[in-house]
Amino acid sequence: MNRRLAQGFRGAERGEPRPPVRAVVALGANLGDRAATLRTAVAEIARLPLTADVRAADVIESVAIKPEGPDASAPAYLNTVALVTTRLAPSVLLSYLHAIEARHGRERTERWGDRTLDLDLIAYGDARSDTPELRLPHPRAAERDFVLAPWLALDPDAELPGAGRVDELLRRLRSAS
Ligand code: PH2
Ligand code: MG
Ligand code: MG
Repeated sequence: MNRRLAQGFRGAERGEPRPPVRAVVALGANLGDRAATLRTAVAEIARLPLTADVRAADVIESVAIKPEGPDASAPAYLNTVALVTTRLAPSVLLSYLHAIEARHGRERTERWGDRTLDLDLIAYGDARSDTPELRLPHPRAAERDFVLAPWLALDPDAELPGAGRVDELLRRLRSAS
């Protein structure tokens, strides 16, 4: 764990309240009733303890990205992004997100396989983490139009820690494709 994240945990270990932090959660679904699942998942995120001000972008549809590249023969995704303000530690927030995925029947079989619900923690303030359980910011966020576009719609001044402004990242991504 890096120093900043370790500092974040120290207060929590002493039982002190953590300061509120802005976190970014990406949501995706390409199986089942995708829109209903994303709607319910946003509502479940809004009900998490120590979490407030949850705002989700309009849902967009995107071609499934597989390890080999875009796959138009796979079921298409609906994606969105939610901004939250939370006092949960990042590892605790992630555990709650995994529990919501599990409630929606998420199965983990193949890498980037079709799924009823995927919840990814994209950023947690400007925290950096590189453990197998938690990588912050999300290592592929800057390459994902379906993450950057809804995030930018919610926050025109959004920045991906260590990578720069989201509007600029999206512009570069689109001009490269
Ligand atoms: N998530 C993946 C893999 N591929 N493709 C789209 N369009 N949207 C996603 O959310 C997505 C994906 C792994 O989590
Ligand atoms: Mg994902
Ligand atoms: Mg995931």
